[in-house]
Amino acid sequence: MKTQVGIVGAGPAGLTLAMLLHREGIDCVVLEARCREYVEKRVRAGLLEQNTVDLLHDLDVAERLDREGLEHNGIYLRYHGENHYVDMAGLTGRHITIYGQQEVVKDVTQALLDRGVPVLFEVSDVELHDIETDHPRITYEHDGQADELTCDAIAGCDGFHGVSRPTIAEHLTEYEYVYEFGWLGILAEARPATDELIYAWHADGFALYTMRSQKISRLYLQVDADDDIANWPDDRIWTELGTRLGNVNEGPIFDKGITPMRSFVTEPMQHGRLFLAGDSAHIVPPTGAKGLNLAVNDVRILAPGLIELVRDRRTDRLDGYTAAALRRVWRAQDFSNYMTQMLHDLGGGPFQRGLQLARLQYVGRSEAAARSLAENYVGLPAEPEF
Ligand code: FAS
Ligand code: PHB
Repeated sequence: MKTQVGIVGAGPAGLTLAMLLHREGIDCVVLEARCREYVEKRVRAGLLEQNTVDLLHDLDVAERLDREGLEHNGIYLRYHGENHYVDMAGLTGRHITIYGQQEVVKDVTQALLDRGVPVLFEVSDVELHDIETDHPRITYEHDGQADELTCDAIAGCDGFHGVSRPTIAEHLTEYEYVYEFGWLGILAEARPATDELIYAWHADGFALYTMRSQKISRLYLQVDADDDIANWPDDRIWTELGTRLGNVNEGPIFDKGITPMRSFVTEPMQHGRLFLAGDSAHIVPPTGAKGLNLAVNDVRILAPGLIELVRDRRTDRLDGYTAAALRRVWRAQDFSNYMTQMLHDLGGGPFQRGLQLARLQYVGRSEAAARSLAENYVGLPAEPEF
């Protein structure tokens, strides 16, 4: 097969990129390792920045998001048993929307298929070739057939464990910071006991009260990085959540798991005609709710460059892709690290806890401090196309 842009991975990055390219008449093919059902059921992010919501509207795939998404104007920071509200909308004029990543994936996948864009699921043995030439190739297996896709460019949107980044590993510098704790996350059939998100700082460790709807609660607990979910029967989870968050509404837990926490950046995010976007290039701890939103921001920047390459055979924009994308990546890394360091038990004893409390109280008493947190959390305005 031949196409203009080959996209590896049907997560938020790959799917949104395909929509951006298709809208401009650029041919693309999306190759996804897992089956559609698995990808659309995979529980991950839940919070969309204003920029992401605006882009989904711009792509005309926000009809269900408008109907089912929960628009929030702020968050609570909880310490010493009290919730302290940070009025994000009042401070920035922007808000966030609670809408599960898997819902975004469902909406955009369907929109692509409705528009006749090839999204191939259950693709295996993906390998990238000739990326230093003008016609890079992707070889793979699909439906029991070996196949090959010749492209003008390849977008590596295949996540942290994909094949794209390793393909150019020798040309990359990697920055990594691994936290000594992880998040135990649950989904429960329980009406959230809070109207907006609660980030709790507690002697026992961090906890987060979030949600997917008025009937589905999403909650997280800080646990040791090497803890095992088998150590956490439901009653222990609820007891610990109640200790750290105060009032929680319990209900049947239908999904639970432990996610490790790391910060990771690879530079550059491109080599030859291969361009990395999303988790294939960077990972942030989920404390700042940036992972999904960074993936979308990458492709917002990458798409115009790929369009210019295909239409005008020029690479001016693509030559600037890494620098433009990494400005927001490092800003998100810093904010996610700030939120993580402020709210988690870092094992640093009373002095560290004193610093953390001082930071939390500073946000509570200084509009400047609160606005700094708020503008990072809702997402700084998207930079004009460079
Ligand atoms: P994704 O990983 O979503 O998508 C990559 C796709 O490529 C996958 O569908 C994968 O199957 C496919 N793929 C991989 N290898 C392939 C190959 N060789 N060939 C073809 N396809 C291949 N972010 C938040 O903001 N908030 C959160 O609460 C949050 N929670 C998370 C919980 C977990 C367990 C994980 C793993 C991540 C979480 N994240 C969270 C981050 C997450 O949302 C990512 O930032 C987001 O999925 C990034 O999207 P993509 O870059 O598209 O990568
Ligand atoms: C979620 O709803 O899954 C969520 C929200 C905010 C975060 C992390 C996860 O910081």
